[in-house]
Amino acid sequence: MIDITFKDGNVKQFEPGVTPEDVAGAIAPGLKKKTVAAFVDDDLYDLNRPIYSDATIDLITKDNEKAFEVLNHSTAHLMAQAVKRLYPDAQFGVGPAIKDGFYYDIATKHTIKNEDLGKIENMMKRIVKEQASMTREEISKEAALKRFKDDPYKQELINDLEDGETISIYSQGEFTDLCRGGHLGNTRHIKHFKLLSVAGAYWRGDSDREMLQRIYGTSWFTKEDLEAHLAVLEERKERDHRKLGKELKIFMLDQKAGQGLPIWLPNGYTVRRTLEDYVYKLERRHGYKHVSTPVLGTKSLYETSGHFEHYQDDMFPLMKSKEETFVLRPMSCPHHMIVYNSELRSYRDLPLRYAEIVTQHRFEASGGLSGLERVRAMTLTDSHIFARKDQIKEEVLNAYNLINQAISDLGLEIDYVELALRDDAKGKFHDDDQLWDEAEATLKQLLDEEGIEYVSAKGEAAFYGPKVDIQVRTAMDHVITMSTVQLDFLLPERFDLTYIGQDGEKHRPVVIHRGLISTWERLMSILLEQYKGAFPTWLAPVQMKVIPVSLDAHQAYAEELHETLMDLEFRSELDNRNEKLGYKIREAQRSKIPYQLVVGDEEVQSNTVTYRKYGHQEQVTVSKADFIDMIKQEIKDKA
Ligand code: TSB
Ligand code: ZN
Repeated sequence: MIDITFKDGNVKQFEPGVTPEDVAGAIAPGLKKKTVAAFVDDDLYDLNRPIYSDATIDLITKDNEKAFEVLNHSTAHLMAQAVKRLYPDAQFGVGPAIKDGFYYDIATKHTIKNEDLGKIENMMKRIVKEQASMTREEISKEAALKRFKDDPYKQELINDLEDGETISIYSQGEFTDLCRGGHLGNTRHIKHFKLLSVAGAYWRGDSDREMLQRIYGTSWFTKEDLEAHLAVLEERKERDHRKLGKELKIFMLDQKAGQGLPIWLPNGYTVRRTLEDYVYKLERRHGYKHVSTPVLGTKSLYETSGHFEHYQDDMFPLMKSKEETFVLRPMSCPHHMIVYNSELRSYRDLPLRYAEIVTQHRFEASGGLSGLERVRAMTLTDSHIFARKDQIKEEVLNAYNLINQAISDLGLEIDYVELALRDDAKGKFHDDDQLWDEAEATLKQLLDEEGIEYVSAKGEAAFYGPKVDIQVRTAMDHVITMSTVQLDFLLPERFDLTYIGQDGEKHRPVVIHRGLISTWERLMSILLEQYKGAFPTWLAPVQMKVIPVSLDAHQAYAEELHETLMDLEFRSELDNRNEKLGYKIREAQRSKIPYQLVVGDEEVQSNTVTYRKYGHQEQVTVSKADFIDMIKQEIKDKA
């Protein structure tokens, strides 16, 4: 007999070869039903994996997060088996459980289309009915290489394992896969799943290797959970800025123009200019001075700053002419250092806040590009604040507060604040420990003193210093950085920045890098998702649409109304096309225009405006003057 010790310290005796399923059953039949796998001496064990010697056990039940992972991992195997039955040439890359489900990377001559997913699902259901047990076998590396001799992907994975390591493989019916394990023991436990999409994925994430086909899916313990999750996905899809951006004609991406190089369409560009205007005014009110600097710089400028040494992977390849080598800039900091150095500075001049709406380029990995959220050409609401050390606290807080004001003006929701620190990754960060420790300690102390809650993130700092990043959550449930305040002691050294202190001596200022509301690209993705495409009136590309009921009777009045609104610099449009009224109204509705103004007999006779607000049913009739006042106020309040 062997001793099995439970988490609470209880010990029970079993025959050697007992499985987690048996152990759960010996305690209570209800527990057996709920148990999915177990940690046995901290190793993840399948439900049906035998235990041969004394061990501690921690049963994993369905309510545990780990259980969801086990279920989804098992479902990935089930899917692979189904794919192999349908497309016998299929070979498999990796197939892990992920946050809300699983995927598997597949190599097959057959191009898997969305229509095929239903077929694969049906085959999976058939295999579930076969109740195949998922059994584990441990073999040597040599045996594993032999076993998978026809599969180059598995060969590569096996070769990467340490010599002498035992390798586990899992079989269910005719299907065998290389796998660490943590499975449900039998395909019959897999009941409520759905295949979601298929996409291309490079083998081992390497764009120089072949492209495999990746099928995503999700698997749940109950029908209700699956349905609830599918509803969430549906809602996310509706909110996806890539879909909204297309429908509302905000931006486009075209392979011909280049990957990650977005084109702003008239509607998007109107919103962008409105935001630009807003940022310039806000910054001017808060003591920022605006400059404009070029997108190209010399290589030597970026060598001085350290970008060349630490940030080169994110930069486009160099451009060489006979005389000089150029960098397409990934950041504007070096230019702003030059602006600082253009005059002799005294302690009385500081702080100096230079701001610029900066176009810059980053050579982001093609796999990471996503709509407007992560692009290669972007325009940042940037600033570099030059301050004395005794001004750091006030200036960081000023920047932080201005960011919060802008975020609140835009009606956006922050997820959390992150303090991005360095780690010991070689080459990613500058190597002056003293400067790092001082900068990190300064930011930490400041956040603590101000009672600003934050999450620390090691390894996420900029190469020149730690950052306070303001994070938002996207429709796809990714966390991305919107705003940032960064404390930099390095660039002042690199560019030999000085000011003359009260003592008549030279001193070093510090630099605070500040991104106000991200880049226009990323901000637009966030706005589209958080508003679901329905911009508030002050930002809307078209603020109101004037629609005459009949062209004969009402066009003149409609035109006059439209002209009046245009004169007030409202973004009004007149729909005087020869189309049915219902069609025009539906189209204005689909374009999510804040105000629809339908002009008929009554409006013409009484010189009034009847409006319907986006998202509301009722129509309201008011005098022209009242309507104008209402819109003016709404724009002013950024309501
Ligand atoms: C704030 N030098 C600083 C600047 O002075 C800087 O560039 N910091 S940054 O690298 O963190 O970038 C600033 C902001 O740009 C980020 O917070 C993020 O909101 C946005 N951003 C970064 N990379 C991309 C990208 N590939 N696509 C869209 N926006 C991006
Ligand atoms: Zn900067």
